[in-house]
Amino acid sequence: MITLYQFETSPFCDKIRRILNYKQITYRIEEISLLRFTGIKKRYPVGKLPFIVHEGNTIGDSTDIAYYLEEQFPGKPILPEDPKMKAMVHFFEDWADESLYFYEMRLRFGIPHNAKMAIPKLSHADGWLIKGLAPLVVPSMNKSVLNKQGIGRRPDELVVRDVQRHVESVGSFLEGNDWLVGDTMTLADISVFAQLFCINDSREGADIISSNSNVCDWMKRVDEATSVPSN
Ligand SMILES: N[C@@H](CCC(=O)N[C@@H](CS)C(=O)NCC(=O)O)C(=O)O
Repeated sequence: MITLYQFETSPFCDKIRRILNYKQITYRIEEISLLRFTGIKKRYPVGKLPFIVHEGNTIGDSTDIAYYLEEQFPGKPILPEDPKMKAMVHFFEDWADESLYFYEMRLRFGIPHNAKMAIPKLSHADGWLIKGLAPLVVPSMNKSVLNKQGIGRRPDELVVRDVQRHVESVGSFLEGNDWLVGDTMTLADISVFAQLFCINDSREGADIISSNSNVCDWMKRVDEATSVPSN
């Protein structure tokens, strides 16, 4: 049995849950509260979520987890065999993880009306003390990360314009296609979806996504393929 150590609201954890659901792999979730997060380096020295434990192996980083799951559970593949298509999947995944992620963080936690909704979700597994402290501490912690990365120093309107360009590009790329790479869903779709799902959880992101029918239709397809089937 796989154990997924996660923050429920993290796009990288969502990405792994969706891969597990799609591949119909049984797993259990260990939700890490903000308080417990300080101690996770004992289990996974990099100190980031998600990581999984499977048959005594600890694997962290959503990309490494995805490749590990593909190797261990090859049914319902998420990586194409063709090397050029596999390379394309890699480029999409890396763009989602290393670029889109900072936009979702910036929109959800860097704009006060979104942060008001996002921070309680982040501290949902904590007690009253951390729940109370989170709105005071989380914005400045995120600001520090985003300022170092650069996106935190861009004004809101330029960030929103960047997101508009990203979403439009995904929509244009999908024109005439159901999936980003090839004829079936791949890790590219799941990775980009996981970040856009979080972007959609901001007021500005939801406005942008809802006005792009290619992206909306594709998000529905990915969501249906990767959600736990409801009986
Ligand atoms: N490249 C990593 C990124 C994981 C990541 O940044 N996770 C965030 C949660 S969304 C985290 O653990 N942040 C805490 C920290 O960096 O200290 C992956 O793909 O798994």
